Amino acid sequence: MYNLEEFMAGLERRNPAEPEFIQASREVIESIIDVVNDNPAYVNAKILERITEPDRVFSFKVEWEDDNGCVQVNRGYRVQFNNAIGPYKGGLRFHPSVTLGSLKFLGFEQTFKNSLTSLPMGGGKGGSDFNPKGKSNNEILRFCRSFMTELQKYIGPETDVPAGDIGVGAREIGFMYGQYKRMRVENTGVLTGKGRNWGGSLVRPEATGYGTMYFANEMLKAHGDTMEGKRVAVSGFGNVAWGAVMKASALGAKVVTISGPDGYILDEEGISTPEKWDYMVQLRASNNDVVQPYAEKFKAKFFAGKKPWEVPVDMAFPCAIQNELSLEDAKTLVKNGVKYVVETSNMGCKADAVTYLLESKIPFAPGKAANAGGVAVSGLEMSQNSMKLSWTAEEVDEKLHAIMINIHAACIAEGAQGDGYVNYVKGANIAGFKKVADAMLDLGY
Ligand code: 2IT
Repeated sequence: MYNLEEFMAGLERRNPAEPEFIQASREVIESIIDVVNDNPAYVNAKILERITEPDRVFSFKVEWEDDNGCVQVNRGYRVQFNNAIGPYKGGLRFHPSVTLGSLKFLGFEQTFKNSLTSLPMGGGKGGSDFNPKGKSNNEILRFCRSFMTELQKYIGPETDVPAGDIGVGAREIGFMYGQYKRMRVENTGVLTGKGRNWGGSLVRPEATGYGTMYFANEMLKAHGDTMEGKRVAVSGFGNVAWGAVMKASALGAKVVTISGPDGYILDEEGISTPEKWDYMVQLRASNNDVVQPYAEKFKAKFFAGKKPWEVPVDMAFPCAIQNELSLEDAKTLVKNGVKYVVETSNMGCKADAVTYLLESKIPFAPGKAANAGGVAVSGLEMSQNSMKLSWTAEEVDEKLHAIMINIHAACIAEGAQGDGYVNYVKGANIAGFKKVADAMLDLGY
């Protein structure tokens, strides 16, 4: 039998100075510990020790030359967390906050998320502390080439299939895929999020944001509610926020905020026109990491150095980065009448914020369920690559929609409480865990 605090103390001892990995692990283990203790096969197989230990971790040096001819050095990583149900699968993040601990948290989360998609994908994550902000196109190219020169040793279409994440979009995937092909002389879909003309899937760029809104729509339906007329706060202004804003508008909601490291935009007219959506893409492509210019262009308000959670809304969607929503933010949202919080970034809410939302009985979706649409369409990209064909946008979108409906149903099945409240955190963690754990038992050790 496992004791939560004893197990967590051991995990912290084995993984010192990795607070995000410990935070993500505690959230999952708290949810599943009763399920594990009720099943002697899990306990006897030491399932908690095994599921919290990555299969392997690669750390490597990335040397590249900047535009001044100076040599720069960054650190690259790939964490192959768990391949019980399929090849390692998960994004690459280029961001100065990247550490081994943050990638372990992301790889751990990815394992359960990928399990929820119902597609055969294991969990992995990688990236670098390289900061793309302010870098020229040629600097990005040289960095990506150098990064892939090392990474290609560890990946393959049947072993480990990386994709994008923060700081890695179609341009970076292109540069890395180009280098992979140069070195390996293969046309395999070893990365997903590829461009349309060279093996990518339609709807992959939009998939994370669309999927989140499909999930949110199911949440609302389950509560006898609809998206129509809902006032929505979104944070971030990257690929995920962009897809979320577009689909929220299509479903009849009004998104009034986006944000960047410089502050947030409040657009009372709604971020609801193709011109505004295209401008988000332009802002991102500028590599300056600021949203302020949106306010000038569309006569919206800009609040420097602040987060959008102070704006009264019906629904909040953190879409930027981990731990972007604090306990204080959660209290402000609840005080201002928020009805639903849908985590769209991975672990976007701090642990005490999640606890507060659950105790306040606010329907709260964790990222590993709500944002699984991105990796789900990556899985569909792998299927299309294997079959050497490509599906229409309608076909992909229909499959994505069905997957998100399924994930929502799994959360209800495992997370519905006696009082009618749905604990989506518990639901997602139990449903994601069972499939991976059962596969691990089937496969032996
Ligand atoms: O966090 C995520 O799910 C991703 N960055 C997408 C991973 C993928 O393999 O598409």
